Amino acid sequence: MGYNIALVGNPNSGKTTAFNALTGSKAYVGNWPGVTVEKKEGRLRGTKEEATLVDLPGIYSLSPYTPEEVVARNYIIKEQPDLIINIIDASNIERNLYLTHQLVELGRPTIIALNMMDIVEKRGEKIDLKALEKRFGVKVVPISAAKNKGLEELIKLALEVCVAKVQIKTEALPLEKSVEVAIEEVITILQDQKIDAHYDTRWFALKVLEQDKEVVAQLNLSSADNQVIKNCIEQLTAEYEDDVESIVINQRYEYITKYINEIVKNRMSHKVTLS
Ligand code: GDP
Ligand code: K
Ligand code: MG
Repeated sequence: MGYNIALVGNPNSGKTTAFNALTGSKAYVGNWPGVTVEKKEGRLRGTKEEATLVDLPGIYSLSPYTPEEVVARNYIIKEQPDLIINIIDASNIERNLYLTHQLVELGRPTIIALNMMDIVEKRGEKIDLKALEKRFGVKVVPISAAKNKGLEELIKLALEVCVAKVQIKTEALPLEKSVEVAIEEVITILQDQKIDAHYDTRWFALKVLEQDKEVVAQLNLSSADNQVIKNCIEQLTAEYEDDVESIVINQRYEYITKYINEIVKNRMSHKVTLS
């Protein structure tokens, strides 16, 4: 019996560098079924337990708009890895946390590997790891994958979590009251639906409100229930004068903006690099 660990993060966050450092050179490279997105798997090095590391494609979001997003999202939801390691580029932490905000919503065991800490240190920035852990509800290990730093600690925590998996399910971060109320209403409706048990109910309900095509296609609603959902969506749309997906995107960014100065001290906010 072995464990499955998935590396998830933005493009250029250092996933492949971390993957190579965590597995050594031996990796199996193929394609994800049906898409030309590279799939890379390797064995976590230096461990007695069999732990397989999967390098998921780099993504900015868990919306199903690109093949990479679909692959990453389906892998996390359907394959249910024992652990998600969210690789964050600490030198671009504000932008990277947008994906983290979505990942914790899936209710899966997740930890953060805060990569590129060498750059953060060179800049004279300071990241409050405890604050980051508190605001996102996940454990954080600082690393510099390219400098081979922090990897032993990361492997140690990863294996600890794999063994005690149930204890570290993540939780969705709060959205504004009206959105939460709508989510609750949809959850009530979903109780009568035969939904794949792999889905987190709150996540599924939010995706119904966003009219996510993959999720909506799985529903078989009475016209009354359909009407309730339609009303929820219309109320939110009217209140915020925006579509639900955009409302949620904005609230994710607002959450990050609210706490970023607590998490990063001496932040060089002008140094945003676009890749
Ligand atoms: P991926 O797209 O997430 O797979 O990212 P890569 O592993 O390809 O890394 C993107 C770039 O960041 C490469 O040039 C790496 O050498 C560099 N990189 C990765 N980790 C670190 C790190 O810890 N510190 C620094 N300074 N650079 C890093
Ligand atoms: K790259
Ligand atoms: Mg890569």
